[in-house]
Order: sequence, then C-alpha cells, then structure tokens
Amino acid sequence: MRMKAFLALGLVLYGLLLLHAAPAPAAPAWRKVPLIDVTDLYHPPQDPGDNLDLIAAYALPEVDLRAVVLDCTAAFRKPVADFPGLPPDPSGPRDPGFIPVTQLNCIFNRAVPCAAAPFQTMKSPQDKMLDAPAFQQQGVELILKTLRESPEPVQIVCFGSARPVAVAFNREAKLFRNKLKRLHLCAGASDPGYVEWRSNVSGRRLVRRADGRHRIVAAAEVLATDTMLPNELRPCRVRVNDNGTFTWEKTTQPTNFQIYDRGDPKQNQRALREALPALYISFAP
Ligand SMILES: [Ca+2]
Repeated sequence: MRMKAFLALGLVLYGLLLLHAAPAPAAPAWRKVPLIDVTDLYHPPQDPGDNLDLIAAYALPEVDLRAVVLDCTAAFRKPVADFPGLPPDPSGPRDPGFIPVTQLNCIFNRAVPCAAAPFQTMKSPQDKMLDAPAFQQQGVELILKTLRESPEPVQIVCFGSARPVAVAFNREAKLFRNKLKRLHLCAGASDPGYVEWRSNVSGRRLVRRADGRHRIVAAAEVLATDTMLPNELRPCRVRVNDNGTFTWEKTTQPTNFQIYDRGDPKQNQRALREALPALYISFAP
C-alpha cells in the first residue's frame, strides 16, 4: 500500500477513529462480519497485496462482503505515474480494478456491488467532494448506501487511502456514528521505519505447529501443541505528526484507538510468508 493521500488526511483519519466511544466487541464466531472493502485496487495490477486482500474478503467464511469501493488516484492513471514524493512509475496507465472485482464475483458466484471513489485529493479535511465527477461519486454513495441499508453496524477495511471513507463521513457523520462498527485503517507509519500492519483475518489465529510449520487457522482449530503468535488489537494512545507518521504506546486507560500488536515484526513476517500461501491454497470457491 502506498502512502498517497494519507499524508494530508491524518486529522480526518483520527477524527473518524474517535467515532468509537469504546472498542467494539468481537462478533460471535457463528455470525459473519458485514464488511465494506475500500481498496486502491487497479487494473492492470499495481500492488498485488490489494488483489490478495480482496480474495480473502470473498473467500473467508467469516466475512459477509457487502461492497467494494475502488480508491484510485489520478496520478496512477497516467502512463507515467507522477505522484508527489514517489519515484516516477512508467508502467502505467492503470484504471480502477473493476475487472478483477468482476472476475471474483464470477469465481465466487457473487454479486458484490463495486464503485469508484474520487480520483483527486481532498481540498481540506472537511471536503465533501460534491464537485467530483458523477462516476467518481458512486464509491462514496456506495459506502453510505451500504451503511444505511444494513440492519446491523458494518465494519470497513481500508487498504487504499482513507479518502472515500473520510468524504463519506463528511457527508453523513451521524450515519457513521450509528452504523459503523469498526474502521480498520492501514495508514501512516510508525517507528522504527515504515512498518505497515495489515488488517487481521477475523477470528483466526497465527500459530506455529509442533512440526515448525506456520498456519492461519480458525480459533476452534488451534491445537494444544500449537504456539500462538501475537496478533491482537491492543488499546493504545496515538500521536499523529503532520507528515502522516505517528507514534503509539500501549495503554490501560480508556481510549478510542487500537493497534494490531504482532510482536516481533521479523518473526511475524517469516511466519506469514509460510502461513498466507497455505491459507489461500485452502480457499475453494
Ligand atoms: Ca493497497
């Protein structure tokens, strides 16, 4: 995932997080998690992580995927992408990933609605982007429609920039307060360096089996001989810098913020390199 619009949106992101008066309780194991997937998925592909994230949203039985919102940025639609702060990328042009979403709807026999969000950056943290072209309004409207029509609060995973969510919030903040259960942001950067944390796979555990293999398994499938690797949301305090970086620390005090704690990053990376392919191979549409 690229930093892109995060740099200008820090205050909005954390304003959104503040919507939650208290951490939401985990959904019962028998109940699917209603979910909106906001992704900077392009076609042709740009970052294969977005394709794999979306496959997981379709394939995991714990997830009820309600909508896909394509968060694409104008600079990446050019033959040579020229987003400020990133090296020129001559492998374009790219467009919103409607084709891979259509392929997944076919493969998984689903009809998940999909729409594109605005391509331009917000003019201010309060921007509702009502002046964006009609085609690009549809992603924002799809978020609001999905929240509005859901009988239960919905979770949003955000693997692109937070722009579509921020704009939707700016338009209907009350709806978000009533219908957004949890917003999972892959955003910003924390010390040391740029370590990016991906959203958890709901209700699953990353384990090292007795024979040394790493696997992502349902909680009920954890064996007594398994070693559980850290992979939990922890209450934290956050300090955001103007350039989009942030620092955080665990807290036992009341807080609206949580962060994924995965222990030693290198150990986690080694485990996921083995466990993630095994998880994807297990998917059977
Ligand atoms: Ca991404």
